Amino acid sequence: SFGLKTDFIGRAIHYEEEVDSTQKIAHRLATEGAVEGTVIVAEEQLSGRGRLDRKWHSPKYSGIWMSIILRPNLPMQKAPQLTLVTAVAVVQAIEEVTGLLPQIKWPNDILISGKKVTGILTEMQADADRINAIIVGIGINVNQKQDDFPEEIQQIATSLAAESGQNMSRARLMQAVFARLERLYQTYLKEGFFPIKLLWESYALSIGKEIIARTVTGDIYGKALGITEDGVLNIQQANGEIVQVYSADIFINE
Ligand code: BT5
Repeated sequence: SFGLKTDFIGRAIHYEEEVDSTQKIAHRLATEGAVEGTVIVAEEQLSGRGRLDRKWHSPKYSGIWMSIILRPNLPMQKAPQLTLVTAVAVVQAIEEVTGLLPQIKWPNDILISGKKVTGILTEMQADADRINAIIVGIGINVNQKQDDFPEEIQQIATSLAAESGQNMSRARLMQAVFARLERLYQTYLKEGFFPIKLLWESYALSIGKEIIARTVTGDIYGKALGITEDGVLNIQQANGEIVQVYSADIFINE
């Protein structure tokens, strides 16, 4: 083995030099019955993706571009919670390995000094209304220099090396993510979302702030109150009304 500290996450690893997207491979392997904890990791993605078909820049050798297959026995409306479980695990792993203090921007961004260092993309395969597989995609910028980032994300992206001033071992960080994720995922399955919600809120950036939630149907202005048991964001509008947002991009309204 690789000296893994885990029982199932990362026990089966598919390592690839170059792929379109590790998500795509993970979906195929999940359909073919891959065991829980199977990981697909690549040195480079040619068409790494984010939500809504946005591009995820995944240059060679400089980050962790991976997808993890989970198979929780849960109804499908619980799937968004796994994004938040993953975000907490990645924050803890980054803290442990680098000493940096990342924050989470709901639902899926991990930021350091206000810039995005990690994106998480959680996708689902379902049978009727039960989850068959969750494909957790994690992209962590590790060793890019600030001016390695393409023009369009220069101002909004960062890497662990850019923040800490030193390069670091992607293997070590990946193992820390596996260990943290396995532990939190087991806590989640045993005790439910509540303990995860508390941790998540302790790392959250936008809670209590005035925000703009940009959704596919329009912008919602208000104060981010927190997340619900389902991992949905509660926003209080100026008229006092509380709306629940399932999916959006969040901007702090300064
Ligand atoms: C995400 O989407 O943040 C989810 C990213 C998930 C990437 C992983 S890598 C392994 C697996 N395989 C895949 O193909 N994907 C997953 P979203 O919230 O939609 O953010 C996308 C936006 O982030 C883009 O529109 C850019 O503005 C910005 N962006 C793109 N690449 C970036 C990078 N390397 N670092 C920081 N920001 C980036």
